Amino acid sequence: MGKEYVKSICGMCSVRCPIEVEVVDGKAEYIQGNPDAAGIMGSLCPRGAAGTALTYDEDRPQYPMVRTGKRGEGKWKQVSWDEALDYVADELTRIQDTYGKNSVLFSDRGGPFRDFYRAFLRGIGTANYNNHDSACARNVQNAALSVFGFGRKGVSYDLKNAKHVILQQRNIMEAINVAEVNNLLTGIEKGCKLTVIDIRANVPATKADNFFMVRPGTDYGFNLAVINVLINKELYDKKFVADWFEDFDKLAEFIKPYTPEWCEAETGVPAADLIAFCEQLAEAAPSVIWHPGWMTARYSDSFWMTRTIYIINAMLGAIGAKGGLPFMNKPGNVGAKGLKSFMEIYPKPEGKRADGIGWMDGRKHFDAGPGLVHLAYEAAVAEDPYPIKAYIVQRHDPLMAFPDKHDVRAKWDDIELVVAATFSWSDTAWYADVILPISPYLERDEILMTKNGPKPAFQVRKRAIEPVYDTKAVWEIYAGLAKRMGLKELDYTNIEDIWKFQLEGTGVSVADFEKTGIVTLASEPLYQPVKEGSFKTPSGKVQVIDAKLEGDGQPSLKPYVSPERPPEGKFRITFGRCALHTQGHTVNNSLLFEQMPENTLWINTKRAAELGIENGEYVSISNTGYEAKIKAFVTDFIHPEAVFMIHGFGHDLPCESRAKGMGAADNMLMPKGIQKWDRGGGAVAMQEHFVEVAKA
Ligand SMILES: Nc1nc2c(c(=O)[nH]1)N[C@H]1C(S)=C(S)[C@@H](COP(=O)(O)OP(=O)(O)OC[C@H]3O[C@@H](n4cnc5c(=O)[nH]c(N)nc54)[C@H](O)[C@@H]3O)O[C@H]1N2
Ligand SMILES: Nc1nc2c(c(=O)[nH]1)N[C@H]1C(S)=C(S)[C@@H](COP(=O)(O)OP(=O)(O)OC[C@H]3O[C@@H](n4cnc5c(=O)[nH]c(N)nc54)[C@H](O)[C@@H]3O)O[C@H]1N2
Ligand code: SF4
Ligand SMILES: [Mo]
Repeated sequence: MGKEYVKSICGMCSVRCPIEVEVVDGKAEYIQGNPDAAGIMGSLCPRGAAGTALTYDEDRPQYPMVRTGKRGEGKWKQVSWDEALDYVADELTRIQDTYGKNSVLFSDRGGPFRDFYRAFLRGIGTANYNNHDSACARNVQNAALSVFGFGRKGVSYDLKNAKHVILQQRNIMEAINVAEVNNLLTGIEKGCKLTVIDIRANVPATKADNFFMVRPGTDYGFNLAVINVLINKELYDKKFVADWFEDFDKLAEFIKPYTPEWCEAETGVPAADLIAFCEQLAEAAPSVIWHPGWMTARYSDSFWMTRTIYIINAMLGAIGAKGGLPFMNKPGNVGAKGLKSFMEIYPKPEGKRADGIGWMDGRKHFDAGPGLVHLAYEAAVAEDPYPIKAYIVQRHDPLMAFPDKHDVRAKWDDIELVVAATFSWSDTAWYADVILPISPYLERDEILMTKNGPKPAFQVRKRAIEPVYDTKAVWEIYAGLAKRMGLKELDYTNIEDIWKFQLEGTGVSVADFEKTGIVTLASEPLYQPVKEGSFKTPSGKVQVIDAKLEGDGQPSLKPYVSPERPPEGKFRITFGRCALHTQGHTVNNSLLFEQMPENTLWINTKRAAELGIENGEYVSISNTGYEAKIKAFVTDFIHPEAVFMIHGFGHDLPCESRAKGMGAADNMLMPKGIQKWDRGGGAVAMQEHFVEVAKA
């Protein structure tokens, strides 16, 4: 067997960095960044390096299982793949025959590997495809559509060439995308300024030129004041605004009350500092990137907050600019042909979406693509517009990703079949009726993906080693179901045939991926200038006023509402990521667990002293029936109104031998939280909750 190096794609988080796996005698020994991938330069984040511990973990589901006890009781029988797939296919058929095609709900984690199973969903005729995004970036997506007419991935971030990068609610050095971190560091070496706007000093704050610690929940107000200064001091790009803005006068009128002095009282940022910051922005323009944020499922005005970010970027002329937010190139933009799609084999399913998007008042303005799955759960309870009786959860753990798992789980009570396709245990898998264990990424091939960007490319995830347990690749699972449900167009038994289908007409062959795992479609990065058709809005311009939004009962320029102060003795719950873990599913990874076995509670020094809490001691955190112990991290560098913790801890499943009982679960501190959501962008507003902290 000997030693070989396999070029593939990391699967420890949703970023999907290109990797190189060292395989010795059939065993994955070591993983590093693919040295041939631009931006990666051989590097990986700690999670990517810990991928081998996922593969060789005995704690993960090792074979298909069907539930025997009550839901969530943890009693399973082992079945063969044939039995598992027969069972699921028969049940799906029965349910669709009884309750209609759309009675099958599906949710996943999004990403570039979806085409094959989305084709399966079209093939069986359900309109209810969803992803996780209403717990993540939906507000950003809908804000980009609202302002520019294209989604958040319609622009990229030219961090290498930027002169000023602003991170607001975006922890770029801990919530990692390796190429982005490398590019930003290159930019900083070349003199790029960094501004961090956060409720605490995260890692980027320690490297920042400006750090603004805002009162939690006031970011929208901060940004309105920035627009106020840019307009009043004429610091914006007048030509860009004249050429490419519609209704700029309405914006100028709207922001009048939001002065720097008003902002100081509201956010805590001194007026003079705000003005100086705006002057720096004008100096660096158009090579400015005010990052629109990523995990923005935080407040009920996060959508409007993100709209202001896009508007500010445009006012500075940064949209389409070098060092700013260049337009994203797809293969077609560089004269290449894109991958052929399996989805296009089948027509778009008919009927209303269960989540109400596209037809229900107040939900007509949302982007339908990945839906708003928390609203589909409400539909399942009400059986309105129709019953939902099957739920396939593909690489998604909604019971941890949405607030209050007991509340969410209860909404699934009338669903007759819950299927979890997963590579690790999760609250959702534990509650499912059938577990279809996915091979972790080192053990599975995947359909080819397109990476859009300055230089678009096709990439391949290749199996580096044979499956360690009785698990299957994602495409094998859906090809197996497709075959059983009569979709012969998807009845594949060989990944090479799938790749060949995708590559038809592109002029690229499977062999072209052999050497580096990547086929780049352009030799030089392409910066497309702003031109007619760049903005996909009805007017072809940057939209201050969004008629679609307003027609659906929501304002474009929403007057600012000051966030509630925490009730006496309480704190606003805030959360985020750390470099060592991905969401909830790596806590049980032996290597990462060793580095960080539990989360801590950031609490402001003065507030801690009032409660008699000392650094490093375990404290109790609670809200409405949930209570957990967590170690206090007492610091001056968090706003006194908030406590902060890393998401994904506080597991209680007996099958997770390491993670069980470690740390606290932020999602459990948000009772009935899926009911609070942003009416503009659709995402859940997870930081609209107050918690109690006490000496344990
Ligand atoms: N309270 C609170 N809630 C949150 C957040 C928060 O910070 N606080 N964060 C939100 C955010 S930003 C997001 S994106 C969602 C995330 O929540 P999810 O979308 O549920 O994401 P993951 O935890 O990544 O779960 C993916 C599941 O798929 C399985 N899996 C199967 N195959 C693969 C694979 O190839 N790769 C990976 N990585 N996993 C696989 C994993 O084992 C895991 O159980 O949660 C959101 N919810
Ligand atoms: N290591 C690692 N990297 C990841 C992930 C992971 O799980 N682990 N997940 C990936 C995913 S799915 C996502 S969505 C991204 C998330 O990427 P980000 O959204 O950048 O990450 P977070 O850490 O959730 O939050 C960013 C910052 O928001 C701050 N914050 C909280 N409340 C407020 C507020 O009211 N105002 C302001 N201004 N700041 C506030 C937090 O303190 C934190 O520093 O990360 C991706 N990368
Ligand atoms: S950021 Fe880290 S975990 Fe995510 S894909 Fe890249 S190396 Fe893997
Ligand atoms: Mo996310």
